[in-house]
Amino acid sequence: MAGYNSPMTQDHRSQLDQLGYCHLHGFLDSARVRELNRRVEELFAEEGDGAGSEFRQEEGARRLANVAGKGALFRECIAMPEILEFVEHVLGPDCKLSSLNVRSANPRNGICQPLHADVGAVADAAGYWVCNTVWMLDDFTAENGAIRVVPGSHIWRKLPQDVMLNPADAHPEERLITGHAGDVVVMNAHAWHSGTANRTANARRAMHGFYCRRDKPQQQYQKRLLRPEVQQGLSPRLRHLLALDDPLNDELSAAGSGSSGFLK
Ligand SMILES: O=C(O)CCC(=O)C(=O)O
Repeated sequence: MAGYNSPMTQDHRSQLDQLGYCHLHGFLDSARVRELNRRVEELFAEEGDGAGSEFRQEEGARRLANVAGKGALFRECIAMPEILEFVEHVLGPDCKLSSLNVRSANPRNGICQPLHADVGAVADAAGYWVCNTVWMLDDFTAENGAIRVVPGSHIWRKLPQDVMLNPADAHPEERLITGHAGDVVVMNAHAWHSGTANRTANARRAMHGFYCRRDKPQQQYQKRLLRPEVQQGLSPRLRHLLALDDPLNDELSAAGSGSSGFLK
């Protein structure tokens, strides 16, 4: 399904290590992007005002939560070996899906998210424990709410609110990541980042495949969210990635899931 055959290179590794992110251009072909967007819009229409409420709703954006339970085409993305290789570079081999969401920045929303690390995570003694993959479902431009990132901030072991008066302000070192529908940005999610304001007349959609180390709670407890009939049909590989047969995850996520880096 991917129009992407390049393995991870030394350049990719250096970008992830030093900048905290790495941009994979043309990862999905346009047919697959169209298919994902068709299903995404179907879900927004079906879920209406409740869309995203299994996790959090956000002013100025439409969100879908738990999309791992809402279509095989979404699950295929999170289990792609070409993606997992990058994620494992950040987290090591013992990782799992933390959540799979869609975010669509509303036309002319006038809202720049505050800089944040996902789930407010700071690297611990064992190293990095969160990694996000941002799948562009529309082009990301300087006008439509592209993601900004502060390169190298994953290394600082601090959160934006520890040093900035207002994390919604511009940071002197931030960079805007623009790109095309079908690109994927793999991000060490300790790196400070946020969606910016959409100043155009169209929505800007992205899917977020968010992973964490296996000794941490999932952001969304997959075993609780995925319907039994979906769980029953999953391959052993997906069951492992979603931590469906993992007593440690049950212990961690039953009580500890639900964190966001900034959404109340
Ligand atoms: O603009 C995006 O899709 C990324 C937004 C983001 O960082 C978040 O919702 O946590």
